[in-house]
Amino acid sequence: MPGLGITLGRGGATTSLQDLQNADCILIEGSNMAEAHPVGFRHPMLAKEKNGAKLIHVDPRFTRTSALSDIYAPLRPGTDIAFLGGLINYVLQNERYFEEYVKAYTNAATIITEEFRDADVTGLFSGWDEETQQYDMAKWSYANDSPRYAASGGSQLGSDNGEKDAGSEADSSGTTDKEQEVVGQDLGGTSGQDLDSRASDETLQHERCVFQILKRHFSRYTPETVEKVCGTPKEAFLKVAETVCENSGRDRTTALVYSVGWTQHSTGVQLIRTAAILQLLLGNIGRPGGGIMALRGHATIQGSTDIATLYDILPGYLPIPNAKRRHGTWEEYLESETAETGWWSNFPKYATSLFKAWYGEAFDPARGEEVYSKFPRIDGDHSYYPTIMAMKDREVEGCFVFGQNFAVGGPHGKMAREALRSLEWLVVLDAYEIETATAWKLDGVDPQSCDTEVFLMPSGLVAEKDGSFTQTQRMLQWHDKAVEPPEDARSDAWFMYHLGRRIKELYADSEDPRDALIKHLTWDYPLEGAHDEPEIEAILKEISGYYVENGEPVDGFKDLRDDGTTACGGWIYCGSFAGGVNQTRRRKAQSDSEWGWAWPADRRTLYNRASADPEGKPWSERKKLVWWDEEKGEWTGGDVPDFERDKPPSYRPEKGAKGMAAIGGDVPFIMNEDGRGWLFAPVGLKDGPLPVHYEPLESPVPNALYRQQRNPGLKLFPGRPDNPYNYPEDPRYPHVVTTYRLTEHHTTGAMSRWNPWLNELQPELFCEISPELAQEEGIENAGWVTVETSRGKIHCKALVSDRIPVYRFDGRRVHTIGLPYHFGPNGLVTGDVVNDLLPVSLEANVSIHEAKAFTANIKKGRL
Ligand SMILES: Nc1nc2c(c(=O)[nH]1)N[C@H]1C(S)=C(S)[C@@H](COP(=O)(O)OP(=O)(O)OC[C@H]3O[C@@H](n4cnc5c(=O)[nH]c(N)nc54)[C@H](O)[C@@H]3O)O[C@H]1N2
Ligand SMILES: Nc1nc2c(c(=O)[nH]1)N[C@H]1C(S)=C(S)[C@@H](COP(=O)(O)OP(=O)(O)OC[C@H]3O[C@@H](n4cnc5c(=O)[nH]c(N)nc54)[C@H](O)[C@@H]3O)O[C@H]1N2
Ligand SMILES: [Mo]
Repeated sequence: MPGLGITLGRGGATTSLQDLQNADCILIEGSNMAEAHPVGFRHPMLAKEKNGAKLIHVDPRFTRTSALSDIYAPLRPGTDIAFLGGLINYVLQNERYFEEYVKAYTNAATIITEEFRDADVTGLFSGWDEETQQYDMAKWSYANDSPRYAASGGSQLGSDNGEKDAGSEADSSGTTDKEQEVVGQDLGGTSGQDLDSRASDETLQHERCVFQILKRHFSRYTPETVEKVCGTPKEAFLKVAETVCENSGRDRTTALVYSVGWTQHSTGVQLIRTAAILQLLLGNIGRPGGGIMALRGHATIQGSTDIATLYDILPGYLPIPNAKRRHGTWEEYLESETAETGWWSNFPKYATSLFKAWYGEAFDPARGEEVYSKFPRIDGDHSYYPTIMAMKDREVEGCFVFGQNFAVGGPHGKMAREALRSLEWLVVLDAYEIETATAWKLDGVDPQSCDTEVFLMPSGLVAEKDGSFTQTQRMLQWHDKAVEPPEDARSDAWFMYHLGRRIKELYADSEDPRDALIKHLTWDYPLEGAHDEPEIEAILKEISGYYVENGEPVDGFKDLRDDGTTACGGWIYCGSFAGGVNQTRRRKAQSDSEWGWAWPADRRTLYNRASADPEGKPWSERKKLVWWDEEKGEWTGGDVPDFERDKPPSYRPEKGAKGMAAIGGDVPFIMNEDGRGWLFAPVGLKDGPLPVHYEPLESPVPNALYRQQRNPGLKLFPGRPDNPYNYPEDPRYPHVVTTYRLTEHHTTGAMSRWNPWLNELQPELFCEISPELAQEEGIENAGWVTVETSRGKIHCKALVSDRIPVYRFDGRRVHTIGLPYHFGPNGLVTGDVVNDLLPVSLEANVSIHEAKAFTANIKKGRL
């Protein structure tokens, strides 16, 4: 999640569920933790029991989590930036920030270019280009010697954001050269960035220093504005603000918990960045009981982004070569993705070791070009949703679906099912006959009219195979096969391995240069059992890394080299097989540190150097975690230090130092090139250096804070009549819809709608509405209703409940309709597909849809 990555250096949760027990206050916002993470929720409950911790829930609905919290604050869906911005303003205006932490560990003192203009009244920062609808990030840079590299997402300035068409290639490479000249000029063209020469004001008074910019920027977010925009009563907001401040500082810490109530918005990334800024100001990052707990969903969804199913990254968040960036040759790729200073100066070691793991002897870094020139490049947004549209437009011939049911789970479900019917062939590997595999007979379509050839392959499920899950706190846990998969069912690894093996056999004699990588790919996993299953531990060994010479495992990523002597299939997991032992299998009861294995390097709390002051002493006895042991000359404490173990707090880089040598002993955010947390992001995000409240794409109200209504970076498809949007304040669709989960079902219901016990508990789709809305529309509890948007309509029963607050906006009443999204046409219990209501719209940075806030109308009966 770049909201965290750009600010702190890594995109993952900064803390662990167990550490929530050490918190004095836990703010749960954008998550219904008691309902969707009921097992993990025991840790906040224990914090309450053990430390008298205060639990706060901020949610559009009063839920099971709200019921167990000390404070509940309602807010209108899609307005969290205003709420969190309000908290930031409260902290700054009332001087409740952790001053020493902010001065030492963030970029608060850094001075920004004179060219920078804040979003003020317009809602647009300097650098906005109306024509291309993009920002020029150079207009947000530091006053001199600005970073051009963001820890999450790699090189940024000088790229064209990967969006422009080929015609502007020349321009973009021109910019690259200019950027490099600037870096070179300042330093006589010989050495790297000199962080000391960066203009800064340690007193935080300079009017262009980050701290003052931040203060001015958030000064609009007053408690009154929060009440107006979010509909949160001012008293409730102030109570939250005061409770969070009281429980932050030297002696106390507040943790923040979020999940997809925050991500699935047109401002999702900036929203989470707002939370990271708040936690930095309060000094809550890297300390026990603090941090940001990003709750992940599916069993190994963290793992699937780490080792890497996203279309634009390679394992370990290395950017995939991009046709529109300076990635033409192996040298250019390495050069442009290597930061001068900070941890990402190690990029060549990780990229080289990855290519070595994949292509073995064929890959020699000295002649890296041979393999790299054949390696695929991306040339645009090929994320999930544009691909679905391309499928529908018959630009995609075939599709493999593993463990996903997007006929129900993706936005604009109707379009997704039509897309499936437009394919020539479709392979679905799943344990159930899911809607994605049966689109050919849904929606009243005559199967005869559908040409798609569908292969539904029965998959094994978790108990039927070995493997690891990487769960929500970056922790890998191993599981062993309990039983063989029944009949023809096979594991996904079996399917992939044998598909790869057969393809390699087919191409073995090809002389075509473009087939070289298929031929070179190492595909030598040992096989076992009656069905020739690949040995899964062998795959973990490759991911963990080894010396090429003798196959001996490396201990961790510090051992990785860029000369081809080491191989590693995913540098952040490096060391998970250290010593030849499967570290992810560890199960030492009552021990957090020897239970499973957490990336990176088995650290449980990220940035834990920040739990000590600049001199290396704990900020307080109560909140100590990692500190400098002067006698031993190393960092020590209750966690693996997230710092070079023997770098003393007094270490100061020499002028022109490079790599990690440029990072002082007194700055904890080692992934960022200046070692500091970024309150202001001079580079990295496509929709601004600071978060701004925009209304959701579909909203019943105008933006009360800025002229700009919605996120300007949002990617839309205005030319598609099959994907219409409800416009702002659209009288046809006056209510806000938000979608969510129930404990008794799982996501699209693909797995849970076949289970009679669960079905008895939650037998059908419903929508939750307030008594006031029910009365207005003449709707009765348990009566049928129709919910409609410009994409489609669904039928369901009404659940009339005062758990759904009604929001006020400028004298208007804004109603919310809550819809669980677990139903579809297959299974023992069935219901309409809620996602048929949603449009396809893409957030600027990660292309996520907006399932948590869109507009609709509701009418009595089945219309
Ligand atoms: N039993 C069960 N457990 C699950 C799942 C399941 O389907 N069933 N799914 C798993 C998966 S894949 C995931 S990703 C997680 C998701 O876990 P959660 O994110 O906790 O799940 P949701 O219920 O989708 O949404 C959380 C809350 O966000 C609120 N919300 C909606 N809009 C907004 C908003 O604008 N602001 C704020 N502050 N809150 C908002 C909703 O009212 C809801 O209470 O759960 C995982 N756990
Ligand atoms: N409106 C709305 N839409 C949403 C959301 C929302 O909050 N609101 N949440 C979004 C989120 S966070 C998520 S994660 C998605 C979930 O959307 P999907 O991932 O599409 O939904 P699931 O039902 O979890 O699909 C998982 C499938 O994997 C299969 N499966 C289980 N184990 C295995 C295995 O080992 N191998 C294989 N091959 N298959 C297996 C299951 O049978 C199931 O069919 O939905 C998203 N869509
Ligand atoms: Mo999820």
